[in-house]
Amino acid sequence: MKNSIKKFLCGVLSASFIFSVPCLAFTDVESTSWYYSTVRNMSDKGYLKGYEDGSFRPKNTISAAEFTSIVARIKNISPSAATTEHWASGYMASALENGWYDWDELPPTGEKYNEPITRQLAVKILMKALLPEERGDYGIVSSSVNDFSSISGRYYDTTIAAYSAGIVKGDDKGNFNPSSALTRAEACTLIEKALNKTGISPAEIQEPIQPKTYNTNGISANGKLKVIGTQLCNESGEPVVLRGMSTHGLQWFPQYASESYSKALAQKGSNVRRFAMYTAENGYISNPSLKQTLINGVDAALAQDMYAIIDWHILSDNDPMTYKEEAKAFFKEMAEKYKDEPGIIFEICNEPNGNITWSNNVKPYAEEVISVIREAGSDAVILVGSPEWSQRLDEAAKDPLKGENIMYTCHFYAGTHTQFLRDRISSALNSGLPVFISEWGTSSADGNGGTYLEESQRWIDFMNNNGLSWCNWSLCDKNESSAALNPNTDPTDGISENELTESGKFVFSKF
Ligand code: IDC
Repeated sequence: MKNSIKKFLCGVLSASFIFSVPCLAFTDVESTSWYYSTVRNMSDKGYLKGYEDGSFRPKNTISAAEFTSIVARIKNISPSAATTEHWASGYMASALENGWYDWDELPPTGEKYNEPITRQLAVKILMKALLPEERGDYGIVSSSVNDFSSISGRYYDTTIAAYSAGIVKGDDKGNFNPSSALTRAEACTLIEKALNKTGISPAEIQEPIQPKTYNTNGISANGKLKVIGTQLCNESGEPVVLRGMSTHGLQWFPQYASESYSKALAQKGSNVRRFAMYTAENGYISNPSLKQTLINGVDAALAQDMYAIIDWHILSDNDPMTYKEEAKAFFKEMAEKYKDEPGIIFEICNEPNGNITWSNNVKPYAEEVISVIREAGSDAVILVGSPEWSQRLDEAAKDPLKGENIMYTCHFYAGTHTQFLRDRISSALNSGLPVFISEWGTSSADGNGGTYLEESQRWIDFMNNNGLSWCNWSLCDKNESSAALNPNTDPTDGISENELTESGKFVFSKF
């Protein structure tokens, strides 16, 4: 535990802080300085260590991100989905969600994260986080702080509370200097005082939560997949995350199902491919030869050690019931063919939509198709859509399917679907529904517009934080912004950066 305490405070003061050398006194912290005993004290407790050269740099200013993440770690709150690439983004998002500050004070774009934090904001964050019940007397504090009138009104409560609790004293002229920066030494003093007041003991301070890493290996390493709780797992029951590309409609872009593309994708670190066999729009119903295109693609992906999703891509044929009999025959054949193949995943209805419901249309369809697959001897993972283009996880959660190895798809397009849909997924996960993002795009929902990479990054962080598997729409060179490839891409020697569109570059960097 001691080590974790040591890590928690000093680690976030600066990325360049060194943890390994014990440093009971710092070369630049003089025993006559006013902050000596605090810094010494916190260093002795293992909260702080200096820089490699033995200095502490007590007079350097502390940034908003450094200060906030120290407090976040003291409170042991988990980082939320990061809003930017900034190292403290996850903690900042959590702090914002917890109401320690308002978004305009430190916008989630991160533009102010590295700026020195003002005293009034530092005190607000500290009080909201550590001593939210603390109150003070307006009359006493406002008359004793000389520059009280320069404090912004929104900071009155927390500043007054901090003064009353003895956490803030002000300078020797009796000023608070609300808009000034805070040095590292002053930050230590503030934090130590608040900590003493809370009675949080070092032993209660937990190891900061590390960013999650997942097993993203292929079939040979993971074998047959199974769903445990809400998590996709490998044959040994360890969590697995699949990341890869969906094809566009196989009737339009069959060439991208080829083994050379599977190989190029695998080289990029992807471990799954999704094969979108449309039912309508000149898809399988009117053009059954597409089944062979799909099988060829699936076999080629398996040969490259990649999991393969067989996607019954309903779309303009809104109701999965429309072609239920065709679906049953198709999945019976596929399940028999691939029943001993560990790399297969079935997606039985891409996106139900229109005037249908989960309980009246999608669920009864799924029950029939799932029993056909199981009767054929396959216990592969089965992905099930939901109404409104596979977004109504809430309906499915109220009336889930019975059986093993079933996951519910959620589809998003970053230009259209934002926090509300992430919240819906979180609720679904909390209620025990396993979720698989079998299709998402960096564009708007029509497959074009954008790209929306900032929102896409929020989604990526969210999926990472929740161990969600995903396929991106789409691997093709159609002139629409969701497409990953430029025309004339040659995958035989891999796929190079200049063969990727803006979307492709972004997505391929996330495998
Ligand atoms: C889109 C294609 C577009 C095509 C259209 C209709 O990008 O080129 O003209 O389908 O076939 C989905 C669907 C997926 C859509 C995609 C983007 O699953 O088939 O592809 N999308 O609109 N759901 C939400 C978005």
